[in-house]
Amino acid sequence: MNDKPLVGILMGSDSDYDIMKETALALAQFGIPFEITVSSAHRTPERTVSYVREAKNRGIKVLVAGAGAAAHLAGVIAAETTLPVIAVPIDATALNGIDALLAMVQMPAGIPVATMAIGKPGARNAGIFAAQMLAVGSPELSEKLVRFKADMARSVEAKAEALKLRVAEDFK
Ligand code: RP5
Repeated sequence: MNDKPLVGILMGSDSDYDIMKETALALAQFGIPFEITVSSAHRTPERTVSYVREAKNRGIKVLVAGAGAAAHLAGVIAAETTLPVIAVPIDATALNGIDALLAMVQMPAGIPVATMAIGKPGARNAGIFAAQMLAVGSPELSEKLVRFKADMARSVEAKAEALKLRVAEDFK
């Protein structure tokens, strides 16, 4: 990818990549340049803070944080920037992602993070949500999102038609 990244994706561990790849795929689908790296709020706090402090000057517009367990990555990022931060809770422990979800969604007043669903659906939505934020200033991107929603609606119509045939067959 040659264009300057507009979205920075941070993950607490490389073990989060299987999930966070969904964010990258969604951004790629809309042609949005991104970068993705590992940075942990507790294992590499300095790396995290220096990445976030430099992000705005490098042209990053939205940050996405994926983390599991006692996931404070999104909150730590949000503490260091006025860029919008989208959080993706990862199912990495015996608590199945509820731990990360609560850590992310329960940010105290003053430091918001936009928390998505646990796991792959949330990671995909993080990419789409970042696209929607960027589309506020881009009619071209906005048009892509309109087409995306129309395609999705058409696929539901097609599924409804296909189901009608199956039900007719099952209950004839
Ligand atoms: C969190 O701990 C990471 O975001 C990851 O979801 C979880 C486990 O990390 P590893 O032990 O796999 O590196 O900080």
